[in-house]
Amino acid sequence: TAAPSERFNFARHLIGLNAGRASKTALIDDAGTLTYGQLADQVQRCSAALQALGLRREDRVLLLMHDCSDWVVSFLGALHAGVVPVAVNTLLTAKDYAYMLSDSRAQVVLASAALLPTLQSALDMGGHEVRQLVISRAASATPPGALDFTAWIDAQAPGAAADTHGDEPAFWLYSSGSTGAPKGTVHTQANLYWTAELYGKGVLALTENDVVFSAAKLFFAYGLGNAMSFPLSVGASVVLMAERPTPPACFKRFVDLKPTVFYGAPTGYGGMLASPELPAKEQVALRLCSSAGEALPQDIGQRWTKHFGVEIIDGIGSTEMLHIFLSNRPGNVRYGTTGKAVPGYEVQLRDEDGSVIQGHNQIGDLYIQGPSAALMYWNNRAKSRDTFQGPWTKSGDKYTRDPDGYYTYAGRNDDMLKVSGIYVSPFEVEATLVQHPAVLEAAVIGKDDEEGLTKTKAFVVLRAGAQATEAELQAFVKERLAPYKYPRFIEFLPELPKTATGKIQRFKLRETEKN
Ligand code: 3SK
Repeated sequence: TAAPSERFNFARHLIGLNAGRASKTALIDDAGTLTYGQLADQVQRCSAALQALGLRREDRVLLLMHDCSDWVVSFLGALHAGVVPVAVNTLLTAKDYAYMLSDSRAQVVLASAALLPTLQSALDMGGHEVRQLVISRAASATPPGALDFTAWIDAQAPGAAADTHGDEPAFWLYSSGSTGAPKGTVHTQANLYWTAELYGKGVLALTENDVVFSAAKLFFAYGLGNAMSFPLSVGASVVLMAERPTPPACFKRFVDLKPTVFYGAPTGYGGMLASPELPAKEQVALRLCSSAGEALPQDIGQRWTKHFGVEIIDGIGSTEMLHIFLSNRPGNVRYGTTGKAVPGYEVQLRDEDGSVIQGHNQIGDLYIQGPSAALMYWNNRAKSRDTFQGPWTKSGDKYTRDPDGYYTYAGRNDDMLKVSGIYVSPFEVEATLVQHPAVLEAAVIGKDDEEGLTKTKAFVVLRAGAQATEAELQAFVKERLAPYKYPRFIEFLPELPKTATGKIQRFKLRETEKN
């Protein structure tokens, strides 16, 4: 694959690539469609509108929006201007956003009207530099001082692209760890190009005839490639959906809009297969499906293929590498494994001493080398050094490799859990549970359900004489953390297993779950 030129602007690159497709549909969202010509026009107007607000190259803007064409226009408009979009998860709390606003020093927020109450609470917490709010899809008038997204970009003439360097900091995504605050992961303009070339074209073989639909939202690195950089790099059409990717919501798009490529996470595939509304093969136009976020259980892959006659290509990526670097290949899927390195990436397994494992079926730490690695974590030298080690990036996952070269997931090497494809820190959930007046101590672990998918389970010790129900504690966590972090199961114990020095032995709790 040819490297992009040294001066490289991903938005300008896409506009040039699709110049001959002005009347072809690029985006189909809940409100309507945008052609490639309209998309190019809106991106260039958004770029000019950001500059007209006084934003300069490398200034940050927070992008807090549900999936819709405004999200794509905002992200590419910022890239076009050399302004850095910080694309954030729409499921978080005001406290999370307050942290991200302060950490990123975002000057402007581009937000969905529906997310305004949470955003406003975050802004009220202070400690930020936000000087302008731009609201997308407001049903009524925008709040005083805020701008309406459509009117804001329509008021500008299309602007020229900033002559950015391919290695220039272009956008951030926040990555969460088991301890500490989320880390602003700084990516370049060229990283988007590389993931589209290596996985979007190289593995999925997307073409302009595809219509793609991703259950993973655009703010996830997985969704960003799936529903923006990959399809727009080949002139395909994209279905965008603001609502939660429930089985009925996905089925409606499958049947009405006939995507040819669908991307999801194993929990989503499992939920769809269990749904009585699962459409028949004849009602859909799928040619290929992709899965990431957590390891795809073999049974889910096999049942999906049996029903729809199409493969699920399971792979693993990371926010740090921007997209998938280890993957199965269409026509050569081994369910239960994550396949082999995506051409363009190299992977290694290392033992506890850091030596590269040459043999087979031995568990090791996964390291990746490839052109789409992030530059660093913002404001976090220690964690940047630990993760980005010269050309290699430490993934934090454990894997084995079989004699045929296929890699199989063997767990995380920190305490992080992946629930429905999203990272959850057990410590954060425990710290929230112990804020409940009835809770003395709590320990959270991952527990596999009957389909082999990880759910969170909390073991709780109540204070002497205190009472609380499972539902009450679940609601307590849901009110304080992003709702997906609440423990799906709670078991009350008289005490937690501990070491002589008082540390909770989570492994003992994990062992009791297995028996
Ligand atoms: O979870 C994954 O496997 C993944 C895939 C693509 C991009 C980002 C991530 C975290």
